[in-house]
Amino acid sequence: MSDSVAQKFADFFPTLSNDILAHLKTINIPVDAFNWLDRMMNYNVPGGKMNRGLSVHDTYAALVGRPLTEDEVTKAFVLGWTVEWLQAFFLVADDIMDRSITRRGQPCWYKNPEVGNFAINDSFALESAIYILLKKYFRTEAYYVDLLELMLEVTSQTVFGQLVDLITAPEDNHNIELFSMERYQWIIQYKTAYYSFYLPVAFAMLMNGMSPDNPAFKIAEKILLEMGQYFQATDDYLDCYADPEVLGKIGTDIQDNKCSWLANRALQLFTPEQKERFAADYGKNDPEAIARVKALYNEIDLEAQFRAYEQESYDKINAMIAEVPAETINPEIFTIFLRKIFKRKK
Ligand code: DMA
Ligand code: MG
Ligand code: MG
Ligand code: MG
Repeated sequence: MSDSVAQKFADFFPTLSNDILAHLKTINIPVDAFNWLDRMMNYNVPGGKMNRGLSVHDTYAALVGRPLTEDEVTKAFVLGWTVEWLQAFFLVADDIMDRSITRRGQPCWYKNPEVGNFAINDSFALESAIYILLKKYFRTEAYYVDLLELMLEVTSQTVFGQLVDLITAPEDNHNIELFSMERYQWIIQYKTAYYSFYLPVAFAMLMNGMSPDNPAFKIAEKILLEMGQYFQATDDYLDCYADPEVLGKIGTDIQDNKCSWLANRALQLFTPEQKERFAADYGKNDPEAIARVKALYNEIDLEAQFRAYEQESYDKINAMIAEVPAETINPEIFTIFLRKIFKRKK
């Protein structure tokens, strides 16, 4: 969709953060807490690529196939921003758990000296804000409960995905024997694909008056989960190979012992001797060990392996899109999304 929509979407953020702040005024929150939350939301919610948030609008526009009314644009923007709030909630917590350093070109929120562990409660505050916004804008809509149920379900899916991501990478008991492509696929479907891909499209479908038992939801889910998996595999690739200046975050997957796309693909290709060297160095927070893992990846030309996977995945998703029965859903909603994420650099 056009850049001006992206700009309008970005410009809509203060309206919504002001809605949250207005709510805080009604409960007479002390002024220092008011200021804290104001700064915390500004620090963590905007500033991303906003692909997820914008896609509610873009999907809705493709579904109705005519120019949107002002009210429709507002509603699609609100739903889009609730996806961005959800993402901020997960990222603030994820950065603590992954011991990350930077995010979106600035220190991770918990890294600010005055924040630290308070970031845990801030992540809950970001989640709570979602329901203040949904109530304000959708309370009287027939599909309000469907929005709530979807948001709650996708939240729990992401939480379970994060759980398996974490326990597959225990801090003090490195065990790459737990890794497998099957377990990896499960992790990324749950921790990333549902909230990043299925949620915004399903929101647009609900807003378009489609009943949650409409078969189009299942058709969309299948394709969007595949796209979401490709998206997270790319995140794993970029964690190791992208320039942190471009990516806005410094990779930590190797030292965090993560069950990543790179680690799993490498384990399929390593000789027993390479696997032994890998097991000795993976998951160690030591620059030399990290460099040796990267050198091992180069020995098997893992970048070329990723490029091949990327093409395969792209072809597979396009084939799935080509099979969508035209009467169920406009397949353009998927190609819009795919175009934005294929071969991304950040
Ligand atoms: C991200 O996984 C998943 C969620 C739910 C935040 P990740 O830790 O690979 O993300 P990032 O690379 O952005 O820290
Ligand atoms: Mg992380
Ligand atoms: Mg993580
Ligand atoms: Mg990552």
